Order: sequence, then structure tokens, then C-alpha cells
Amino acid sequence: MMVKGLQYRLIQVALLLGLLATLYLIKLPFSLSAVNDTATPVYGAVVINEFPHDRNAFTQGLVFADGRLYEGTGQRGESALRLLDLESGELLKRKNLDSRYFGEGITILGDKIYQLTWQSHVGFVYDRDSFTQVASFYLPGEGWGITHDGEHLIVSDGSSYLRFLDVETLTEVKRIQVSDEFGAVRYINELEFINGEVWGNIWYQDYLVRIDPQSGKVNSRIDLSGLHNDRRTRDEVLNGIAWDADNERLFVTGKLWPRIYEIEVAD
Ligand SMILES: [Ca+2]
Repeated sequence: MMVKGLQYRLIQVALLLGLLATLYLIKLPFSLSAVNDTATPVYGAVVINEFPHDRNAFTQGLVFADGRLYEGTGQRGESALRLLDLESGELLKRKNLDSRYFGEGITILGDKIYQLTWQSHVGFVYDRDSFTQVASFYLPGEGWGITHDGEHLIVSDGSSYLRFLDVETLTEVKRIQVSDEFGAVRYINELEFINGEVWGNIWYQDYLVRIDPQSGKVNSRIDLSGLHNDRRTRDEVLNGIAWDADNERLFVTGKLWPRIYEIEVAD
């Protein structure tokens, strides 16, 4: 009787262990995918169209508006605000910066164009149509990229922070730190606000990051490696994102690149 009871108990234990092992095996893939959920999704891109780009333009800011392309360029003595025809690349208007300034990002809000300088702690405000300078403002830290969310100017400075400036006072009202699963994301350069996200490219990297403007979390990355392989110098990095909101077209280019690419994100 005792032996039979023990056998019965052993069978019960074996069945229980078998059940647990089965559950473990079934659950294992779900556990692994749960771990992977914390990794930032990476998407590719498909080139829809190519347009000419001035190979001497050290692109630091790119905006699409009014059916045209606005570009801010860098390098002392070569920095300018430029209006371009997208299809032909023809230079339609140009405003040179004083040779002591190294031009950086640009953005257009209302009837104004805003342009940063790199290390001179100054930003310029121009009339959108005439390119006449109407104001300047103090910029603490370095100036890298700039965009806006309709309410604030959003500025990158080479650090992992994005600063939000009041449009009227042009002073900082808040900042967010950009981070992904590896920690703080530094060297965020040219910016574009697209459908509620801040898109940025990272200096010396061939990808875009899409940033949640509330939390600073990188929602996804877009791999653009292979877009421009014919690089004469290390300076020829991806740096330029422009969004044609009316036609939902996304353009990217880089410093001294010969082409502007219209791309679509591929899942
Ligand atoms: Ca831009």
C-alpha cells in the first residue's frame, strides 16, 4: 500500500515537472521577445527620387517650404542662407553671413527664418521673403540644429539635450535629454519636426533618430548607410532633413553631398 502510494506521488510529481517544462518551453520565445521590446526599432529607407545638390554646400540646415528648399550652410567665409529650386538645384536667393560666423541650422516659422551659428552664441532672424535680417538673439552654448513644433523653437547643441526656446523671447523654457537603450544620445545635429516627433541625424552616423519630444526617448532609428558612398573627406556626413508637409515628402542630404534624396521609411 505504502509503495503504491509513493509510486502514485512520483507519477504526480513527474507529470507536474513535465507540465512546468512544457510551459517553460512554450513561454521561452515570449520571454525573449519581451527583452527585445526594449531595443529601439531600426528601419531602412527606400530612395524615391534624387535631386542635384551643390557639392560645395556644407549643409547645416535644411527646410522645405513654399515649394522650395531653404538651406543653411557652414564654414567661415562660406556660410549663407540659400533658397534653392529642388528639381534643378538652381540657387534662387542667397544671404551671406559675415565671415566671422559659422552658420548652422535653420528653421522657418510664420514669416521668419531662424539661423544658428556654431560657437558665436548668436542666432539670426530674417524676413522669410526678403532674407533681410530683422533681429538677432543670444544663444548660450553651441548652435547645431534647429526646428520648431509650432510653439517653440527646438535647438540641438552637440550634447544629448534638446532645448525649447520661447518664440517671442527666444530664451529657453525647457529642455529634454535624448536617450535610447544604451543611455544618453549625444551629437544630435540637424533637426526636423515631423508629425509630432523630432527627427535628427547624429554627427558622423548614417542614421536618423526619431525622438519623443516629451520624454526624449528615441522611438526608432532609420538606417541610411549606403546613401552616399563617394566620400572625398570625413566631413561629408549625413546632415539635412526636410519635410514637405503638404505632399508628405521626406528629403535628406549631407555636407558636400552631390545629391538630395527623397526617401520613404521602409518597415
Ligand atoms: Ca531640417
